[in-house]
Amino acid sequence: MVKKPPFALNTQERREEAPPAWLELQDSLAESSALALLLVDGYQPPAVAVSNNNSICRTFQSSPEHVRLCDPYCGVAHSRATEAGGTVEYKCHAGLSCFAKPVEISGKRNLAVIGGRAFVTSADYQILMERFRAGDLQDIASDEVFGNIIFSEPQRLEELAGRVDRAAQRLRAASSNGSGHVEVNTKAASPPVSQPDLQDEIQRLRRELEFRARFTNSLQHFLERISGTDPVKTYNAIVSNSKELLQSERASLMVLDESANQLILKAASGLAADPNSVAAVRVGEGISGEVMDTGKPVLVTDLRMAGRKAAPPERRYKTNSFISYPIMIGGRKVGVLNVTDKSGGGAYDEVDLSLLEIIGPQVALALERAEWQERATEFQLMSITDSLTGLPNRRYLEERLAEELNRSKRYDYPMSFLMIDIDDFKAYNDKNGHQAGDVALQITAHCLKGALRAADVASRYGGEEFCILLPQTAVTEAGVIADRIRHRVSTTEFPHGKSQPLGQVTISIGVSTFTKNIDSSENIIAAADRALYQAKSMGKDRIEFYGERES
Ligand code: GH3
Ligand code: MG
Ligand code: MG
Repeated sequence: MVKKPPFALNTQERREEAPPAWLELQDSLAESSALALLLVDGYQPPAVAVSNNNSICRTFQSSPEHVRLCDPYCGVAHSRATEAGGTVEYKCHAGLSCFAKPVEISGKRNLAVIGGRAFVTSADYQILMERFRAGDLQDIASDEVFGNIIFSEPQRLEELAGRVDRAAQRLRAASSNGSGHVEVNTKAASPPVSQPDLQDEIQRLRRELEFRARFTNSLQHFLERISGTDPVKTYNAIVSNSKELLQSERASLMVLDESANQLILKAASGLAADPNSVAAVRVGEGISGEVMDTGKPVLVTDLRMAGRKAAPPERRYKTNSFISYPIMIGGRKVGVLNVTDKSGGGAYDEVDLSLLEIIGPQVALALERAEWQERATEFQLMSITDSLTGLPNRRYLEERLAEELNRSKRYDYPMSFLMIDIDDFKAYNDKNGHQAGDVALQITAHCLKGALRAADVASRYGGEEFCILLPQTAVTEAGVIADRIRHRVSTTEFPHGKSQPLGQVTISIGVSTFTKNIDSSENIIAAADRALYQAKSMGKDRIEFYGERES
């Protein structure tokens, strides 16, 4: 039974205890295979030495609570390998494929290596991302998670296991002949190859290296790069970053509107048509609609061979290759990302598709956030806006009034306030019906909006009463504005205006102004209300002032 050492965040490695010649070997083996490699002498963490660790494993090991999940896997890998006396393979709780094998280095026998820590299927990766998004790993989800995610074909893991054996053997041989120097063969040890094969092999390695470099660069901070401060920025960032990653001249992002079951174009780059004029696509129709429906990507290397109908003019591309990729998260359909016109005119291939597979969950995550941001803005607007007139409501007015009062007090700015009430509105409603009354309220609101300056704040205070806040406005100027509004309403044609006692729809206005004695919201509103009452009692369709000008 291996005893678990007390956990310490800063002692995940004890490199000084490693046989010195091994360290360099381990680093280059890990680097050339693009897999993680660890030397362990018992329970880990801490390992003796860690090379090219997967950022996911780093994230787990930085959390004392979550590293326990790794206990039954990498935690006990050393004891399992040494007990078995040979290689053991396992897939850990995070879906990472690993191997562990005992090694003897510089006469030290109680050692083992853990290698791999790689996803061998995109499904494993997606499952883990879903845990980071909405499952048990939400607490430790951060951009760090994506710093160095390792993907691999299974045979690359096997190759690494073989190379570890041979490296340990060579180290033993070198130390027994006293040279101590080991040539690190970073290429996979395979039977001697003929010249043309070698050329092919070099080409293949070059492509693989290029491919890995693209993977690593693209993953680093991708989520950070595509997460904007508002939904529109997020949509655009997703398009521009995907375009760059896939080396495309054009890209577009469509988001699913679940209630209407259609895809809405949210951002596009390089599209011939104006994105705003592109119609929504029904799920199931067209290529994007089909991709959303089935949840399966479409990779077309040559449109002419695919037997598809010609695209509509706004969708006609320079090249005949494109990818339409479904953005899904935890089985939920979120949208579709399209890329086309590969720079240089080439066709998209499986490599491009796997890149999309990797960024897919991150795009879904960013889109989900954007959706919340969008809803939050909608809710905020709803709760401060009067739905009939579109004017801010009483709640908003009271907040703004308090704010403006503070400013006026601090800087000794003047400030005026208008309380407006429609004259004989009950009669209007009674004669013409409630709906006609609603229309009259909308027309009145329209008159107010049209008569104000940018800084003025008109609001529907309730019923047929409106308020207007006039920042930095002295009483004389407020009187001019009030009269402009009154005049505008009384000269505007309302559908049933003639039925009113005064022969048209009119308003009365009470004006109050910030003074030493009237310096609270309640006082300013009450003062305007008093003046309004005065205007009503003096015959309506008129303006009255509170205070010194009140008569
Ligand atoms: P005054 O000239 O003294 O202001 O008389 P008034 O009839 O306008 O005053 P009163 O406060 O008695 O009546 C206000 C009416 O406004 C009562 C109600 O039917 C109507 N009203 C309030 N809110 C709405 C609304 O949202 N829609 C409609 N259509 N009518 C409303
Ligand atoms: Mg009233
Ligand atoms: Mg009224």
